[in-house]
Amino acid sequence: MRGSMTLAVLRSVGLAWFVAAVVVAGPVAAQTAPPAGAGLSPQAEAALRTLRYHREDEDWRWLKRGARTPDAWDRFEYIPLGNGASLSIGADLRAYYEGFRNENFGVGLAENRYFQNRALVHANLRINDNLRIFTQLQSEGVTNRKGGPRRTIDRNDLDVNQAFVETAVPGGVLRLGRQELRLGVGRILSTRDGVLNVRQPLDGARLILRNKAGRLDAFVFHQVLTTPDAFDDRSKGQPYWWGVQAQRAQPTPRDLGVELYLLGYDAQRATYYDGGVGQERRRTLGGRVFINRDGWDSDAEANYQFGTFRGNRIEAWSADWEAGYTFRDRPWKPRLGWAFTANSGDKAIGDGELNSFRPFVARHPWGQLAPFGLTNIEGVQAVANLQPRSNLRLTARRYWVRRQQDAEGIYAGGYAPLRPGSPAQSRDIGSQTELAAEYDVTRHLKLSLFLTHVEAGRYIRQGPGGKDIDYTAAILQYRF
Ligand SMILES: [Ca+2]
Ligand SMILES: [Ca+2]
Repeated sequence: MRGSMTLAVLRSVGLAWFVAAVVVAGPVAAQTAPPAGAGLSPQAEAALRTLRYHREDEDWRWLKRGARTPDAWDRFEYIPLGNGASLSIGADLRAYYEGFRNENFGVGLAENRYFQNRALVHANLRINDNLRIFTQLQSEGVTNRKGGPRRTIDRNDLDVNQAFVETAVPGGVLRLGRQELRLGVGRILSTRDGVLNVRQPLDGARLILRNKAGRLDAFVFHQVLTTPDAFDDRSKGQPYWWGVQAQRAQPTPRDLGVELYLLGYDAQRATYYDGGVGQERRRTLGGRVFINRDGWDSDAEANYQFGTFRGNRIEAWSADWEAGYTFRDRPWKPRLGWAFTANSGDKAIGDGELNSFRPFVARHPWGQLAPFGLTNIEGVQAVANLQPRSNLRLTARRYWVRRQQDAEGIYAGGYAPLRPGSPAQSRDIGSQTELAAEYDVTRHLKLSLFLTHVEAGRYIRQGPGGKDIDYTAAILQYRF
């Protein structure tokens, strides 16, 4: 009872913070409305208006010159404060319904249907051209979930998702504080967004250098443990990441994109079928090349991992390729695509060597639902996309997966062992079919629907449960 009251108070404080900012900002902006449409083409303005996945990478100071097509939220995106300072306020609100039948292949609950809610509210204070402070508060919850919220990923009453100072340094900027990081398309390190409710922030420092040839990032971070109560998320004692990432400049979208990275990971406690629980030091050397030209798109990534786990040698790898062709001149712009993934598994249990590939906080490569983690997985996907209108995208996909090595089992998304394996068992995990619709109702409002069926393969049916999974999801997002 006291807990729920505290929660209500904290939610109110967060809301009050936001309302106060809006009330204060509104009149200030109204007094200083600049002339409309100062010198931008409609395409250039549309590009500047694109809301980024990483809201901290937006820059709304162009509104100083006035908008060609004004938006009701413009007064919050750019609030001049005098002496070259400005403030930008925005939010990402999400309501997410999930319905499962046989969530874990029939082990445990037969049915679970619930709502997740998430609010991210940010303020970007630019003190001058060389200094800014970015803060982003978060509040997440789950309603009606049987078994209650899962500890780190479902509920966080009110907490700091990001809070960093960014200062100019020769050739770039330095960010210090709590922040998010995603490498490439998130196959190896991401923000845990997508199907999960609470995103993954990191505490540390990131140096971003840019020139004509490209961009170089260097970073060292402690992972933040997200916990349900207010303002209690901490990084102390958590694993840390460090690394460098180099990206080739892409003057136009037709140019070849190239990324190379070295990522270090050090954790006091990791769990694998080979070796149990122990200390892990893992290094990942990876590269990605991608291109989008004349209707063809291709994105390939490969990783090699080395290091030690409980004193034993780590040697693991992954390879991914996604490609497709879009019939741009046909009605509904059909795209046909395919993908392959392979993530190494352990060749033998108890041989003093660990071959289990580990992506850290990874986006599942195919589809919304991630019934298992990517360690010891290989598979192939066929996908078809249609775009009946510029703001409506339809996707149908089917993929088939099996264990990469038959000595090792499979893991859940958070690297908890899910099912052990043995060479006597089948490697066939199963197939997944997904139908998805994404509809941009307005520039701010988006509705997404997912229907998924996972057919349990022989390996799953040889264990407990062994049933097919059905998954339905509806996501409503409002962003400004
Ligand atoms: Ca918390
Ligand atoms: Ca082994």
